[in-house]
Amino acid sequence: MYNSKLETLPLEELRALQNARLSSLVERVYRDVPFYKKKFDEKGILPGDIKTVEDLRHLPFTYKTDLRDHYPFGLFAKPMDQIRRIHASSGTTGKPTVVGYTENDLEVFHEVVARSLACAGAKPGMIMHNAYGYGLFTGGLGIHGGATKLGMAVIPVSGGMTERQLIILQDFKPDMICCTPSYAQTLAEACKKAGIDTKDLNLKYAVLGAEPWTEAVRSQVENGLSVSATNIYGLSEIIGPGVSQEDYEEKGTGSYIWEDHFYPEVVDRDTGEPLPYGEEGVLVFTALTKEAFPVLRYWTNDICSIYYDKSEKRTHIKMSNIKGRSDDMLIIRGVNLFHTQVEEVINGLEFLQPNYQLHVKKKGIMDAVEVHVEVQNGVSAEDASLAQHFSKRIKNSIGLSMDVVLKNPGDIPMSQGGKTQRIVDLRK
Ligand code: DLL
Repeated sequence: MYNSKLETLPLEELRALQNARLSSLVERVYRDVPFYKKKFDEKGILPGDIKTVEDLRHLPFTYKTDLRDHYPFGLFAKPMDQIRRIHASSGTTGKPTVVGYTENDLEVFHEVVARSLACAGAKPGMIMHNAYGYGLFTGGLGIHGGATKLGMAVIPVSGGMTERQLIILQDFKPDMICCTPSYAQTLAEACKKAGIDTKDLNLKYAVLGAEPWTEAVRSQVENGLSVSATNIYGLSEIIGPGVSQEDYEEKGTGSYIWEDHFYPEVVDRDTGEPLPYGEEGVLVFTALTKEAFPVLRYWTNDICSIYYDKSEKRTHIKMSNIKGRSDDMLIIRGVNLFHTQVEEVINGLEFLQPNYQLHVKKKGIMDAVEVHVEVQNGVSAEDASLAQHFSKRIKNSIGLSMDVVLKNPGDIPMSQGGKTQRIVDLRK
């Protein structure tokens, strides 16, 4: 079983634990990772100068480019004979970013995922349908290890082969499903098409993450699969899934960050200065306990806020849903635009469904966005008045004019278990 006591540590004890773990971390990276030694030396900082998490602000950030520059294993702090697993995330350009785990890192990974699944409603003895991809992606094996640690029976389905997934859902009767929100939508749609009444399945919970999603997607998945759906967040560079998790009894209030392992800061995207709780900026993590691949102040590029709320269930800090990634942020005619803003508008219109892509093009010398979105079943994609109505709504709520292309249901590629590509950049 995993240790749930750490989730309710009084704040003072939590800080003391974080500070002790941070001191050990800075000693280790200074000694074992030349990249960090050089960064400390350049700033004239010694490990002993960093005594508490408040001192973190004096340290430089670590960026994804630093990982690429040290591809594949240059930032590892342990020799290969102590590494037990390697994962990599593909990214959209260039070489993948590679991360490693010692035996102890895998223990921590399983522990935080077990915590997350319990927070999402799972109990020992339940059956887990794991439709995250197995392989270099951290989703499949990460969820698998945590579910096993919690005492669940795992069905390692992985992504894709939707028809087979439906058979398993009906015959193996899992209690919980883990997958991307877009694949949960695909499965809900497939159940509807196949005439499966999802109330007859045994599914109770869905744990969705790896890409941003909205409340409208939550209600679509909850109704479509007859489940209670919560958000799981994480990234390979910090550990994988299980960095934070939404509680199934506190839906809509943000996700608990397991801050005894992952210390969060939110910083101004332009100045890098830490922002007060509640303000939106770039999420930065320090992985306090990682051995093989320790990272200090990792710049996630994810935009959100962090805050303590009044919940009595746990003492850990919460984060809001990710609004988007700052590197995904489009700047169109001077206006900052995240695809989730367009999704909000789509969700407010009954004739559309949230299967969409933003095509970014050059119109003369200016950048322009064309929204491709599917209409609901029974609605005509040829109806120009609907396109006009949608376009007007976008202009009113986002302040930008966008061309709109309505598509028939099924015309935009559906998720097969991976992350959906929302932005298609046609500028080059
Ligand atoms: O996506 C790990 C993961 C697997 C998380 C399964 C949840 C479930 P990467 O492939 O390294 O790792 O991608 C990390 O995905 O920086 C976010 O931009 C995005 N992301 C992950 N979870 C969420 C979420 C995994 N719940 C990147 N909401 C992160 C929004 C998410 N974005």
